[in-house]
Amino acid sequence: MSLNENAVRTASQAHPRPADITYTYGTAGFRAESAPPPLAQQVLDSVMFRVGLLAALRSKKLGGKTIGVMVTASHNPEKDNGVKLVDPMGEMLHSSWEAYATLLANALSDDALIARLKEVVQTAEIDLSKPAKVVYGYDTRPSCRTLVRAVVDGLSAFDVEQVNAGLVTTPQLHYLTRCLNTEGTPDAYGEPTIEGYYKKLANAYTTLAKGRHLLPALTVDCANGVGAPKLKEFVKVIGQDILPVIPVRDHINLAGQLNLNCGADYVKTQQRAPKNVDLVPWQRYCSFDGDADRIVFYYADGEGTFHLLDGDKIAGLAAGFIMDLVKDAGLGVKVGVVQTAYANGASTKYLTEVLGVPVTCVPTGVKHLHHAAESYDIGAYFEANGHGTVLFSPSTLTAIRTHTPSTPSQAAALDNLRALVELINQTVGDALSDMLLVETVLLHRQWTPAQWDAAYSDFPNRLVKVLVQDRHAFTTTDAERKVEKPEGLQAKIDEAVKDVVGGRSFVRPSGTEDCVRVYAEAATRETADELANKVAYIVFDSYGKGQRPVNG
Ligand code: G16
Repeated sequence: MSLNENAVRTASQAHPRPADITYTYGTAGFRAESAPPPLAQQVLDSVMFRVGLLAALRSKKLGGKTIGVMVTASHNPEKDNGVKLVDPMGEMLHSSWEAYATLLANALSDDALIARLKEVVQTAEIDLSKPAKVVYGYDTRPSCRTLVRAVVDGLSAFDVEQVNAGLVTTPQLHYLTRCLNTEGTPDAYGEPTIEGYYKKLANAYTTLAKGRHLLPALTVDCANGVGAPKLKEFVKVIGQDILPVIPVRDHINLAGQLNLNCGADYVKTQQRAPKNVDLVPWQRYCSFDGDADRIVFYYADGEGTFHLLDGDKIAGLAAGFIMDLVKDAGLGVKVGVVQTAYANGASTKYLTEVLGVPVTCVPTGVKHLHHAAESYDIGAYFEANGHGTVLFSPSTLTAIRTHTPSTPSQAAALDNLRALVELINQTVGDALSDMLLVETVLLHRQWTPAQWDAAYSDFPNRLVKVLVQDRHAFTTTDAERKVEKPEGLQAKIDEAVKDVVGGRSFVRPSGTEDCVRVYAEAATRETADELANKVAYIVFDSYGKGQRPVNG
């Protein structure tokens, strides 16, 4: 069967590609650079259409397995948007196909698009006679409606069976993709509906919470995004008596509010509470990001000082709890943790020296972390920004399922472990599921956020964005801890770091925003800030664009 050129060409004419943009499939798919809403749509319209085409091809390549498409720009400002593809088990698109995505997105004319489609079909050895199925969803961004139509046009050009998941969180879309592909098999992941997702999580959490003293209500900053309605739907299913939460920043219909002065990215990078959320000392707070795939927790102490419990802290909490459960259940499986260069040095020290777990460091991006976590019996991966989950290997799952406990306490631990497997969204980081994971541990330990925080103290750190002329001119090595290009830059960073006590700094290009990120940590707040600013100026003065920032 050959390509239906007419169908593709006709559909493509409705989604012309702007001539002056080069697209790259980055950390989390395609994301539009900041632009006002109509422009953001024009920038992404052709990309969306072509992602629809590629999703069809990916599904055909995999013999008709369901592929996921999520329209979101997650933590980015509301005026941005983006799209990413999800592979059948709910994991990110296989990296070997990212080049095809970029190839199609950058075809300048309809003729070039046809030629590149043929090239992909040939190179990837795709049998076009195979069926194709795609599930797609989107977040609350105003530009989604139009952009989703472009995706659908791409799918329709290939006669794909389409499942419209509607307004969903990113992790819900990942969940649905896996469920659709495993339904009716021994690996069935769950009911392929959002109600099925809620029921799965609610049943697991109810089991884990049974007999435990309720903690005070948790305040949840929903980043004015899709997490707001989804959290409320979930609470209706599980019941406020089991999960007492107070949603705030839940205005999805107020223009311009998404991720604005709130949400996980704001809280993590600013190291402060969402604007106008007054922290009651010692109470628990958490923030989702715009598509609810990240979460960070925080609290204020008696003096009103803000304390962040980020992805590193969640990794330590989860790993410690799971290790205890595994031991109590009498299972001989090993836990490992995966981090990125952003992980606070104190967290790595805690994990390796106090918990005694092996730690792997990989480049930023879920695909790298997820892959590395798969090599452990139980692999917890968390980016410091709050994106992460826990993976259980197939043999570990079998052991958990079939192990016969020899004492009542082993049986209790095993029941909890089985519920935990159901609670954790193993397809991708999931703010709702991770929130329940943290709440479970705190319930079981009967810990306040301060007791959780007491495990270790973060080294003071600072993250700075630098606008540069061309972020693609920056390449890194050693899991992004060293800059390779531009040449000579690393030597300057080394020079800046060398006399700073406990100093560490690195520079890497963002894969989701048009900037370079600078991270620095040091023994004191002052020296960490100074180091971050110094390195930011080193980058800006040679490669920056626009006005020189006042403080880095
Ligand atoms: C995405 C990725 C994360 C990554 C973040 C920032 O998050 O899923 O793995 O840490 O972007 O990436 P970068 O520093 O390359 O811009 P999200 O929540 O925006 O999807």
